[in-house]
Amino acid sequence: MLPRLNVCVGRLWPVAARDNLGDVSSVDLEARQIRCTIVYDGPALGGKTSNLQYLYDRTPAESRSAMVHVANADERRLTFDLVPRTIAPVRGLALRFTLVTIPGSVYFDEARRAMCADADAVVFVADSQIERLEANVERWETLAANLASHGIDVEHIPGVRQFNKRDLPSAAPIEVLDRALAHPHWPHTTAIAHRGEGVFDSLRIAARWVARRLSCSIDLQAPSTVVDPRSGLAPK
Ligand SMILES: Nc1nc2c(ncn2[C@@H]2O[C@H](COP(=O)(O)OP(=O)(O)OP(=O)(O)O)[C@@H](O)[C@H]2O)c(=O)[nH]1
Ligand SMILES: [Mg+2]
Repeated sequence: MLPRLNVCVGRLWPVAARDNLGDVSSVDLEARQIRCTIVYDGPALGGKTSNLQYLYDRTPAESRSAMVHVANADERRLTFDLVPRTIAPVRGLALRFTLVTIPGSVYFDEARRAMCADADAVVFVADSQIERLEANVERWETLAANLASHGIDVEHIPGVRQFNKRDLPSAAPIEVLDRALAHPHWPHTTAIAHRGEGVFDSLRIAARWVARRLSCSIDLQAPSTVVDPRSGLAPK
């Protein structure tokens, strides 16, 4: 059986506070895959589950795992793995993305913080309704703090800000959301997630960004190599 190497691919942002890079993205030589994690975060009822459900429903069974619902006293996690056809292999290894989300309720704050430990990229699903602006900002700030608690700098991890619920009459103008949820690098997408609009676009941006960083940096001969963390901004 081929060894499974743990490497720090996808962890190319500053890692000063991290001491256990081996637990993150990994290369599975037997499966010829690199495993990465994309976390879907955002305010309660913003549309995270709708994103995952749509992606799951529209992905051929041979390109994804079964959906797993974890429901216990401490967390309620929804997750499945996906090997997107639109993402080119990196050094002959297919990219396998674990997509994961947890309900936005404050009740799951600790589980949400823990979930960030595995993040190679984030899709932040914002609720465009103007009355949810404060909830968006609060969760946005919590996301940065949660990532930081694992030594991940929100300014450097790949991510996408998805402005969801664009169909609703009270949707705030894009500029308002862009300003309230400002980020130096993360692009924004617009979405109507329960209909699937913008859902694959958001995933594609995050996944391509991770792939680009991997292809710049991964070196199977020297698995612990880390390159300049500031390289590789959002793909155009
Ligand atoms: N009108 C509209 N409704 C949406 C949209 N996206 C999701 N919804 C609805 O919003 C509600 C909440 O969506 P979910 O996907 O469950 O939201 P969530 O972020 O997973 O919620 P929590 O897990 O509780 O935090 C559901 O009734 C969805 O059908 C959208 O773009 N437009
Ligand atoms: Mg949900």
